Amino acid sequence: MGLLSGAMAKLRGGLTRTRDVFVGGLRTLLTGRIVDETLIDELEAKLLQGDVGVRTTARLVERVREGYKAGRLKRGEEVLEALREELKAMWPEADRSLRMASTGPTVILVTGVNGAGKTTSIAKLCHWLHADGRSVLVGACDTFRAGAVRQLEIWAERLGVEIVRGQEGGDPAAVAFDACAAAKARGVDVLILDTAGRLHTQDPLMRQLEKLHKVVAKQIPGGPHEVLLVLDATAGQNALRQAEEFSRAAKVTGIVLAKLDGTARGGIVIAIRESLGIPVKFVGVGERPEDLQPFDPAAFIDALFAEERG
Ligand SMILES: Nc1nc2c(ncn2[C@@H]2O[C@H](COP(=O)(O)OP(=O)(O)O)[C@@H](O)[C@H]2O)c(=O)[nH]1
Ligand SMILES: [Mg+2]
Repeated sequence: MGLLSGAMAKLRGGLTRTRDVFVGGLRTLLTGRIVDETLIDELEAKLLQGDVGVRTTARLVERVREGYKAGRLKRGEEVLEALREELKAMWPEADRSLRMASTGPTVILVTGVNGAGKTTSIAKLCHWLHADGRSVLVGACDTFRAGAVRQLEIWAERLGVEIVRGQEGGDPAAVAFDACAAAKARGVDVLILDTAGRLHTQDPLMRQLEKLHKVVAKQIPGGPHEVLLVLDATAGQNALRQAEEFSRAAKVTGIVLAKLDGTARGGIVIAIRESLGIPVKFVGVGERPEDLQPFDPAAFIDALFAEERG
């Protein structure tokens, strides 16, 4: 692994596809070229293909054009470096850590469409919180799908985490209620609630979320402390639309971007920054419990622009 830390190597590995397609495409376009208006137009087209979003593309192109006119950017390689710095500057210093309760259990409500990666991300969060010395309880509020409760149960067993579950097909709010009571009684540090993710266009799901929110707030003051929306990075622009829908119904406080390893659409992180006021708090780069990382924008951009293969 050389000089790279394990986390950085894993991030680079996870971003291989995005790096090859997105930054690889930019590098191929820019390397060895002298900057002129034609090249800037070609750059614009490439950026638009890369999922970074229309506004970010416009801004990046504007900056490059300014640099070109001022005589600062002459070679394609200089443009690539300028893009990297410009992208890094999109994220101001910010606290992206999980908001924890000052006393009593911290409650994290996890939401997102079916298949986004909620349950797997919860397993990863359990692992991450354990490593941080915190005790965790999970509540299986995804009672609608056959097997969903069982899936969480299997993870809980593997990770040595306690679980509160209800009947399959039962009322998710009742499970949330029981889980909050258990979290308080057992004095756990963090309670994570898994929820159902039927299509976001279905109104009842959004009402269900509001209900869960209310039950938690009543049981545990200040809760839920985080409402994490899990998005599937492979869904590209669809993931953005889901985020808009969910944030309208629930007070989403952070995003977990899952499956960054399975996609060439990592540019979506930039589009999320551009179009939503919601911070990405974690990224998922694989299916194992240890494949979750706190999102670090500078490291993310560096991993994207890294020249060696991950
Ligand atoms: N490669 C990869 N697969 C993931 C990741 N997160 C979840 N998955 C897979 O995506 C599928 C759906 O995940 P699941 O947690 O069941 O989604 P849920 O329906 O939202 O709870 C499963 O096969 C997971 O193993 C990730 O970060 N990387
Ligand atoms: Mg699930």
